[in-house]
Amino acid sequence: YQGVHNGTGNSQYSGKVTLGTSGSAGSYSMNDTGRGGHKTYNLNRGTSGTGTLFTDADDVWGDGTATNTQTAAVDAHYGAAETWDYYKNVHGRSGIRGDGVGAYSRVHYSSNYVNAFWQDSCFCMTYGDGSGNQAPLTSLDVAAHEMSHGVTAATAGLIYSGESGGLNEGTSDIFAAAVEFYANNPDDVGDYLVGEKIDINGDGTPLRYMDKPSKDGASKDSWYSGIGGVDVHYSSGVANHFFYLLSEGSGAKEINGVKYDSPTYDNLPVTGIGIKDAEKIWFKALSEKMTSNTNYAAARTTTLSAAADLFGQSSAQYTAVANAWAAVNVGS
Ligand code: ASN
Ligand code: ZN
Repeated sequence: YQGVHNGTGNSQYSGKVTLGTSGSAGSYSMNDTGRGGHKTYNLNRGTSGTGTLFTDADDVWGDGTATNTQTAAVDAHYGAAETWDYYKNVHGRSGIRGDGVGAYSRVHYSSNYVNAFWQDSCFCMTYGDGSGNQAPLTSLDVAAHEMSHGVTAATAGLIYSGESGGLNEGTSDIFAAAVEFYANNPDDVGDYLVGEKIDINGDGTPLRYMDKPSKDGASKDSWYSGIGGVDVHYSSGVANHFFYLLSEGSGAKEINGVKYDSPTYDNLPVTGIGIKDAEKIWFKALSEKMTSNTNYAAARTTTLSAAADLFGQSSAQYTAVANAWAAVNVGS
């Protein structure tokens, strides 16, 4: 009998977590049958195939450090579970494709590999162990970012170049933030930063900032003609900035101990509507209205349409969507 068990994980980035596992006393495995059978595999520094499924005798996994081989798997398995629960409980979507089927994760990819990636071809995600194999790219926001690439591919199908590519990347950052707030983990509180736990820059700074994307030195705060020629991880700044403004509004604000200060292109203030309404609007636009070629102008019209469907055209939410797009120089 392969039942659902609640294992205990000692993660590197999210403290002590509960893991969905299978098996029985003496032989448990990282197979989350309660979430579509999502499995987590050990590539053991290989770069192909699935390696070996993580197994454990007592259902207590990892020790919170990268020297323990199970620790990266704990973070990856936990991130997949929170992302599953987020899409199911917030958006009524059962799994990445909406068909109830789990994906799988692979950790310990290659050596000194400082990236993580989603692939539609295997319906799987893969994590490197980071520089010196000490900082695996397995934080909750990275997991949610990567799995959300799968959601985008299964819905709007935003092409990964030009403005649609920026919207594709932005969508992954938006849902990375949304999953973090949803998980409400005291050891990994919600924020509008991306990759703040994995120290990818080596100086403690996050990979991206949604309140003012240009703080990373490369991302764009606002739309301009020619932004379609920018790397999608930087043209995404316009979407990230829009989403921050829509959720939290412009100006200075502190949330869960993190200070933000979000500027506006038009120098007009934006009043936020909260992330719970903002994420509903983005998901409805992504899953029902955007297409593979959607650009920033069309992201504006589709999110306005989603806001009208959800809240009405005379709602505060609809007005905030219009104002937040104007604040990133996407106008009518
Ligand atoms: N980690 C990167 C991302 O998800 C991998 C890539 O460039 N596609 O954006
Ligand atoms: Zn991405």
